[in-house]
Amino acid sequence: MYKIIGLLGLGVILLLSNPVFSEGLDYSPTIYDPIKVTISNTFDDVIFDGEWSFKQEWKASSLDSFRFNGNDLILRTAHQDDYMYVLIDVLGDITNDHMADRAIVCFDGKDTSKMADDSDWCYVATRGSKNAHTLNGGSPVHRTSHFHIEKNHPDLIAIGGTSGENDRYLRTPHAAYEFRIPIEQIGFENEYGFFMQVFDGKTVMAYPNEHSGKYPQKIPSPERWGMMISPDRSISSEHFNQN
Ligand SMILES: [Ca+2]
Ligand SMILES: [Ca+2]
Repeated sequence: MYKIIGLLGLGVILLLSNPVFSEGLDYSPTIYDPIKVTISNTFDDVIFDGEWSFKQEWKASSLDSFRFNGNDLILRTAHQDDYMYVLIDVLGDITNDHMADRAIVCFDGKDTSKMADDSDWCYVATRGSKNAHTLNGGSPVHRTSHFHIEKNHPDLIAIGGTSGENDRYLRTPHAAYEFRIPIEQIGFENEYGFFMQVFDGKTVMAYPNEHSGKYPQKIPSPERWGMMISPDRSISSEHFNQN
């Protein structure tokens, strides 16, 4: 009897753990894979122009690939000195949707809260624009997922553009977003809550991918974000070495 209940229980767990999405999008990897950020030393050479500017530009960074509706999205992440670096290479976005192509990355460096608090930071890059936007949690407004617009850190870069000629993955012109985020704003931690939201016109691709779908999509509660970790715990030690 117990055996049967056990098998039934296992079946239910397998059903629950097998991600099934009503939109019929196929997703990979599994939703809870943490992003493992690499320590790098080549990032003084990066040109922030919203594209893969030269062949080696983002080579020394972590690689995570996702698949949305048959199209690939490449996420490259690294940290060096006081900055976190993020490239989102949206290979599947070959349509230039003015102001509707954009990307958001969010970091939660402290204890995770149900409602976004002042330790939660999001950065917005828009395709074809150098104007970065910073969002900080702690707002009482539910409609904005408890984020409000904050003045940009002077060292912040978030830029969207069109990548192609020198792109490591695809020469067909497509959307790409480059970020340089001052770690002092998000905190020198070896583990962050991490969320990525990429808009291609009316399609939203996200990490974790359960937040993907049709526009609009809100920024989910930080409890439902994924994770970024520094496997060698070099973010906190970098900071320690500098002080
Ligand atoms: Ca570039
Ligand atoms: Ca587009």
